[in-house]
Amino acid sequence: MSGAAAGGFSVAYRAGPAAAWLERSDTLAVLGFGDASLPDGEPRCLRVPLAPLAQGEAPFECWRVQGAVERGAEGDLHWAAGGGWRFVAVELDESPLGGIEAASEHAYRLLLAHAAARPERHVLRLWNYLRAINEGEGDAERYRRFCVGRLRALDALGIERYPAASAIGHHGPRGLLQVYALCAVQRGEAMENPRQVSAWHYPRQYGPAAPSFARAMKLPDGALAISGTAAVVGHASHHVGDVGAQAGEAFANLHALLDRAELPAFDAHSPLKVYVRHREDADAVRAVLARHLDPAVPRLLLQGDICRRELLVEIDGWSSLPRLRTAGGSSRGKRG
Ligand code: 3EB
Repeated sequence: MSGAAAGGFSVAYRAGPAAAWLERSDTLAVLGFGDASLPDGEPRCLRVPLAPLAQGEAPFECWRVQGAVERGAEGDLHWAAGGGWRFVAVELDESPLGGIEAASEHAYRLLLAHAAARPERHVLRLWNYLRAINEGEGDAERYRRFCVGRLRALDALGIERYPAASAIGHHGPRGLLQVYALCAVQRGEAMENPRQVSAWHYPRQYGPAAPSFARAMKLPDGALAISGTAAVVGHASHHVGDVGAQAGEAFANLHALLDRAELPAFDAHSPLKVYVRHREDADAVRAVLARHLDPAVPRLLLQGDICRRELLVEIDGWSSLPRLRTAGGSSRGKRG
């Protein structure tokens, strides 16, 4: 029932085809990357234009819940909801809106207004994928304009406790802005990182509107949703020009966050996404991952631009996701 407490929410990287996951009634969302093949007009699907940095077929990211999922679409927004959780995605072309600042405000207004009117009204985790994120100089940089538009919408809708988030640059279709969210019927608990200044307190030098996100969000079921984490210590970027050292610093930040949340080390239930700015840095980043992660930790490397141009790598993901039952989710009406 939609008003009930949220049950378990799980995330896994799975090999294709996506149809095998979409036929399950407990699948909340299926995300594909790069040129992944996904069905058109399926509100649970989103194709993110970030190229996987691996040979062979890229896996899909599958979100599952405990309960049957409903879904729909309205204009630029599509959604799916069930088991106390909601996936909401807004995909739009920023050009007719006059650029990234207006487009991000518009996307956030659509998404936040949608969530506010639903039982799953708590927006816990957001992903933002915009084209050419570092284009433009100084305060005209597109990421900084994005932050201005985002903050204007959050302020307009009275959101004072920011969700966890990632904001990454893509090289896909011109003008394509994607914002998607995980929402729940219960609130989460936002967490900050003791090694980092809270993003909304960044000093003026990083732009006219500070980035509005929490470093992590404890979900109602106890798992942790971790925001994009880079080599930012205090508010400054560290190890400029050294991708391996940046990845190591990102792990120092991630481990500080896990400590603060009193969660164990990353394991098989901690899928991570690793955004690498330069394809040729992938092997150096893989080596750092191998040093810091148990081999059981699922990881997906994607080519993506980080919001500060000197940052070369960023990691986001999950910790301590519940292990959901795999039986009984088929929508083919297995009757026991
Ligand atoms: C940082 O620590 C790196 O603007 O939503 C990470 C996660 C970053 C989310 C956002 C930005 C965002 O500031 C950049």
